[in-house]
Amino acid sequence: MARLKLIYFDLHGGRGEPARLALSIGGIAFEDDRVPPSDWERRRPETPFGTLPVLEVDGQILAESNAINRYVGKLADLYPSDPWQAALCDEIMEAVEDINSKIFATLFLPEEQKKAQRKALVEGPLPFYLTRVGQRLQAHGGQYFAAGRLSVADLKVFVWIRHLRSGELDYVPTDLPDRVSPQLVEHYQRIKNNSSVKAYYAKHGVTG
Ligand SMILES: N[C@@H](CCC(=O)N[C@@H](CS)C(=O)NCC(=O)O)C(=O)O
Repeated sequence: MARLKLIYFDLHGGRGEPARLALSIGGIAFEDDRVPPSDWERRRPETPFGTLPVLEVDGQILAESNAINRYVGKLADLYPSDPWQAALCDEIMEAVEDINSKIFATLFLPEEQKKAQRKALVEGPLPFYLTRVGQRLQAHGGQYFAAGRLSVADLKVFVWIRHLRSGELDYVPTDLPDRVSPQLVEHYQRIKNNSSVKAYYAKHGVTG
């Protein structure tokens, strides 16, 4: 088995979290290299595009979160083998990436700009994506996004909904997903109660 190291920031969320979850669910050993903010500028030049996450596989490097998700999804049997189902899985991961990029772009803004941009997101793009992603879930049976079983798409949506409901995003009401897309919140609860996901967060001392 290849030697894997997932390099990402030291937080229980973000673009690196679905891959951490997938590897853990698949029982695949990996080094969980969590970069503290104070180390980031020193380590940035080691990354292909100046960003994280990065996956090291026997010393070779892979960047881009969704490429990493697909790769670890294949290793962990959490990525569909059927080409159409794989495309459906990709569709959702890219849609979540699109809305997350808008949210992440507000993280380090000055307070007034952050407030204005997040309010604009709450009035438009966030309900839009919550509704449309929820509709895609319904279209595929209401339980999982692809192949009728857990995949990295489910993990990526889980991490997104968890973030929105966490209270970490000022000016984003924590009940927004519950009001706009109850089916996505049900999906979130289902993934949260998956025994491997529960074990992962228990191991990291994360509650809620
Ligand atoms: N398209 C890239 C975006 C990666 C990205 O922007 N990562 C953020 C963290 S989630 C980052 O590295 N930020 C630090 C920085 O840009 O200095 C991906 O999906 O991996």
